[in-house]
Amino acid sequence: VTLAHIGLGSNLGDSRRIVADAIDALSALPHVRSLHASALYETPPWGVVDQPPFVNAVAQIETAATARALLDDMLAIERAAGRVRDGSRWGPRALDLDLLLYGGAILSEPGLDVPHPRIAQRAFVLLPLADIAPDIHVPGAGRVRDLLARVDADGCRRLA
Ligand code: PH2
Ligand code: MG
Ligand code: MG
Repeated sequence: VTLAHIGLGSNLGDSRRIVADAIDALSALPHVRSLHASALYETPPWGVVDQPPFVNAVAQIETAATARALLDDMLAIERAAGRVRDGSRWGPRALDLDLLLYGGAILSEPGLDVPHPRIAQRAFVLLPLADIAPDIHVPGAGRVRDLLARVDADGCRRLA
């Protein structure tokens, strides 16, 4: 069993509902033994700034699946939420699930870069990740709470 962390994001449609439903869908996967979810956050768009704010969260799971099998299930959950892959990087999306961490593994395969290469720059990942795993070590980057202290989390708002 492996402890894995998944980032969730949405800025199209009923984003709070979509993210909450995706957390439920993750917990219902047959290989997922337990799930802890962060709070939901509203966050300013990063990368392409001319788009609506996002709702972001992070789920921590214990899974019996390989990273590749987990990723395939994540892509299926994205599709079920109406995600259309139009090729636009960082543009608006109904649901984005990113495999942030898969145990202490470092993977570099087609479609599967773990740890997620931009964790250390992203308050919208580090803030929810620090809710559930502040002391976890991101291979090659450092401890989550230390990384969070170095990013600008202005404009990120915890949702009730
Ligand atoms: N996802 C992106 C690009 N920019 N900005 C925020 N705030 N939250 C996201 O989830 C996000 C983003 C591409 O996946
Ligand atoms: Mg993403
Ligand atoms: Mg993605």
